[in-house]
Amino acid sequence: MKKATLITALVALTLLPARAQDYRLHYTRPAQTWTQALPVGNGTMGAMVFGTPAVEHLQVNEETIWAGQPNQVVNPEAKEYLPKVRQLIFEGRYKEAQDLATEKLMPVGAGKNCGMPYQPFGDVYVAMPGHARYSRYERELLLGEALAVTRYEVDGVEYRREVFAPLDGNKVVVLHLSASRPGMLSFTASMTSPHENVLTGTEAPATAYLTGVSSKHENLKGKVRFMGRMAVDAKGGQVDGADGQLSVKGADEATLYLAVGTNVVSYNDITGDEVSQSAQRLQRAMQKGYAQLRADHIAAYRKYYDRVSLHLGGDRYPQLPTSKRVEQFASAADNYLVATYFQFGRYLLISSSQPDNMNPANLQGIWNEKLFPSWDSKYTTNINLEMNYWPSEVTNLTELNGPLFRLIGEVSQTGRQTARDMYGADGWVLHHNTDQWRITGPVDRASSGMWQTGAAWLCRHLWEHYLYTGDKDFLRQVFPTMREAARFFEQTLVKHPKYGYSVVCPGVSPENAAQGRGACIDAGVTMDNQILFELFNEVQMAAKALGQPVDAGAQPAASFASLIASLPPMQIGRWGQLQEWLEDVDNPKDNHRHFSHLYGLYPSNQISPYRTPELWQAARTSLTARGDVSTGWSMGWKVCSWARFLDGEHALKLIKDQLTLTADTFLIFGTVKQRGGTYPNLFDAHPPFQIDGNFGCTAGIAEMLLQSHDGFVFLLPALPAAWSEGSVKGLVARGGFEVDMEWKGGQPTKTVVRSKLGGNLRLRSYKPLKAKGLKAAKGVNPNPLFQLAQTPRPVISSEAQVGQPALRKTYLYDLKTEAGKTYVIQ
Ligand code: FUC
Repeated sequence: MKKATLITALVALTLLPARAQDYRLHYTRPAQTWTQALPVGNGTMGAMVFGTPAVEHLQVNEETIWAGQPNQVVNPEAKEYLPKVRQLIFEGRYKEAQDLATEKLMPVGAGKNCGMPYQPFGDVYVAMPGHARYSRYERELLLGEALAVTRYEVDGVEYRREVFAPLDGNKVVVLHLSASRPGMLSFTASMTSPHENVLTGTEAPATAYLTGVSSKHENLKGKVRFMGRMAVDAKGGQVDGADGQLSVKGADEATLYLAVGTNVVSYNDITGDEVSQSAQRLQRAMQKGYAQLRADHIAAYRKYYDRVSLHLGGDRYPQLPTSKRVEQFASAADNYLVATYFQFGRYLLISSSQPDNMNPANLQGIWNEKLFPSWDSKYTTNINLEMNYWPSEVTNLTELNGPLFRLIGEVSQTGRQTARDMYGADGWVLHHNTDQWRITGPVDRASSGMWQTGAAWLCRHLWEHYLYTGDKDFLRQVFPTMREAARFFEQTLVKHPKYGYSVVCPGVSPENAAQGRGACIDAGVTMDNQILFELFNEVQMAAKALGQPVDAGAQPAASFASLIASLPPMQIGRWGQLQEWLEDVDNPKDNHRHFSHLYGLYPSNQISPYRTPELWQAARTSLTARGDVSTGWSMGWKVCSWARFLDGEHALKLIKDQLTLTADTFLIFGTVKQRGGTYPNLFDAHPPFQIDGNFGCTAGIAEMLLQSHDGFVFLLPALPAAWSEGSVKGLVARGGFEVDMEWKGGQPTKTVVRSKLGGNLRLRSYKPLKAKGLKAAKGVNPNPLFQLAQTPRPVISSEAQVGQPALRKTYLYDLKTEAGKTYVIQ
């Protein structure tokens, strides 16, 4: 072998991922835009890495920097005007009702408090004189190790940078720089921030700092104080600091540490000390040092990441930059990119939602460069926040629900006041938005904000956690939260004068208007009915699981059951569609991004091909009419939904729509348009960037491979022909079953199930299965973690033609399992 070829081969070898499942994102040019930069994070700190040789740029976030200050806002007139709004709705005067609600039920005042934006900390710049001329450039995000690596050569010297946000409990960002020849590393590092009135400086020993305060927004003064501290540990050479700049001259290698502290202690306490917190965070990380931090980081990361592996075939385009792969995805068979995207979704959740974080992953995870980002980058609870956590259980990341459960606990406190002040009711309520301050009142205009079922939807995450883990202590702890969310509706549901059902009023089917109404506001919309059906049933099932009455006091559980019976059933309308509203007014041409009435299909399990075939067929008719291409999150949800329709081909079609390259700026990509899809760094595009689509699609891919919501564990329920061969390890089914599968020709060849909790494992498959002790299934699944609420029979329009779905033949088995044992199924 010639020397040059040998070097190329060696370089290629070192560039190759270390392990088979080490998927990576990689690029041959530095990032020119934010959505080309690569994200690292540990839920507290987040950074976007640009990898520019001459000036490295890290755009940095800290999870508690939000505009404003602790607050709650409810319009004091709301309670008085509620009956009038209800009356107008029941009289069919929707537009008037909506206008009145916007005026009297929504926030008041000039600034209108509609929630506070999540804000950036600032930017770190590392300038390297002479590095504007470079060759052999590559940057990558190693998904197996959670490292962002940049490599290039200047004058025969190879430079390497590595960025990570340690997952070992150290709340910092680390940038390690090295060169292939000793003494060749020289740079200056500084910090800036887009905030007003920041102060930068330096203190001994060579530590640069930047302090500032979050923004005023909607008349609420910004009171989050923050302080960033940055220091360098260098091997060889000289480190100096002055005037907010750190300089390193002639070092062999160097590690730059950045810590940010704030005064936020919790959603209602900002008495913390950013000065000491930033100092402590910095000191603690530096004491551990780069090598140990890196090793502990990777170990902590792999504890989560390695639980699941996915193979859908070899890499056919190993040299192609990730953005190019996305660009050609629709026309090139690139299953490897699907697996990469799936693992990237898990990477994002690990990096933005650690168990001890204060805040769950927000609309952009933890990554946001703007002072006033779209939708404030806060929490929208009529789909977006929940979608962020769709992959958590099924992709084996259950602990990462931690900050979501914390938020639910906190809004269940702040929401009590809103329930009382606005509705005169007990229990708690959350409308369609919340933020770091855990606001729970309605915000924005009534057309989107007058939606009452945010708390109820969030409660399903608590119940689902129990179904996956069987953790009764957890269930006991969260039961009051679920019970009180239900209590609010027990007291506020109203009897519909025309239909006699108990309905939520006012409500909206998120953010859609029925044909010809000119207004979204309504009563008894399908999504609300489904969410409440679910909540009431879950409260009953939870009480049963805990061996206690629904209420500790005298209230008999029977009244609860009759409340469930008084909710509107689902309805099939005149064109065979699942009705979105009580009235049969769905427009078959409606392609709205929300399709909230399919909540019952996914994430819920009220619509099933086996138990409710007519509703399943009707839901399919509705989603077909809605079309495919839409905003990012809408497409992610559609992947999940088509998986529930057992249609792998259509689900894959949606993955293709979602993995369509979208432009981050009009200047660079002449031919690429801005649309819902995927940015060069694999971030989901609403547009703009919203992380929910990443998580929705990740959950959808899992849902194509394994389902467990319908009383059984379904192996490979929605596999497209293009994925006919593959394997997956470590997906989780309800009941605490961890499942590995290998398949060929679209059929499972070997399945290994680890039963964590024991109990009956009911399996469904398109192919006959064999295993010791496997028997044909009989009766209702006796495993309590697979119990189902019985969906009421739908009301069907006399004009509707509803056929029976054509379902593939399946085989259904029972296998008795013991906790801690592994079962092999051929
Ligand atoms: C909901 C959606 C929008 C957007 C916003 C954050 O209001 O309707 O499309 O995703 O949340």
